[in-house]
Amino acid sequence: MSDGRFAKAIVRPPGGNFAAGLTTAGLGLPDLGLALAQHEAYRDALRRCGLEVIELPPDDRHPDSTFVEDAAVLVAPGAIIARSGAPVRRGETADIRTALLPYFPRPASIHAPGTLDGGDICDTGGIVLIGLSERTNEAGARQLAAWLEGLGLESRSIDIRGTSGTLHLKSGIASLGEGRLGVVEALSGRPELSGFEEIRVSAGEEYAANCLRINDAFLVPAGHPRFSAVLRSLGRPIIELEMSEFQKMDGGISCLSLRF
Ligand code: CIR
Repeated sequence: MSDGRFAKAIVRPPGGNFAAGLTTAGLGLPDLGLALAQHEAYRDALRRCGLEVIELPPDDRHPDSTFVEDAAVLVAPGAIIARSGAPVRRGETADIRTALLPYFPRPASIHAPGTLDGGDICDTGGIVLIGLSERTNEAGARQLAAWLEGLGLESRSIDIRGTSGTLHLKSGIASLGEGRLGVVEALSGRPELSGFEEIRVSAGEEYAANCLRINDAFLVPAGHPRFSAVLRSLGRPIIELEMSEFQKMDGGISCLSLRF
């Protein structure tokens, strides 16, 4: 289990057709040049946190392929290749599988009728939370839970369908380490989160719930001063990142990397 400690990250800059990806945000079309600059700053931040960054070339066939997190679930003892609940995204996994093979030589896979997006999986370092969402169905969640159990890892499912503004579980929950979760109001107090210390993300700052604990630091989207202050009060450095162009495509900080 990671508990926020990582050595490497796989990333993939957005391709030329990034603006053709899936989105519900209603924030307008992304600017590719700005997205590329924001992605470069993201890669730099990962390096500042001590990670080796493995950069795949842009994939112009798949507009959402920069959101590499959705294509796989990585836990310390293994990897499982996802099967997106968005059929147009399923072709993204082939390259991710190839990129993972040197580190995870025998990745498992989610199979039909299961669907699962990596963004629905929150590894807390003790218990893996599995979001049931518009992208991850019961069959996918069951397959993942069984695979985790085989690795000796505990999991809990949490149904987020009908939670507005929450595409994936990690749109509304982040593992902050040491048993703490950043949680938006809409998911706060859920019985599945018992045993965790919930740190509430203020109303109006929900986008910042998708933040990342990486080694000793937090990566958080810029422009959310109250949640940044809360994270700072936990005594670790924070790195604020401009994410506007990814937010337009429903993506957040965690979505842009696969960490291990
Ligand atoms: C999608 O709708 O699939 C992409 N436009 C955004 C995916 C964001 N990924 C994530 O939250 N893990």
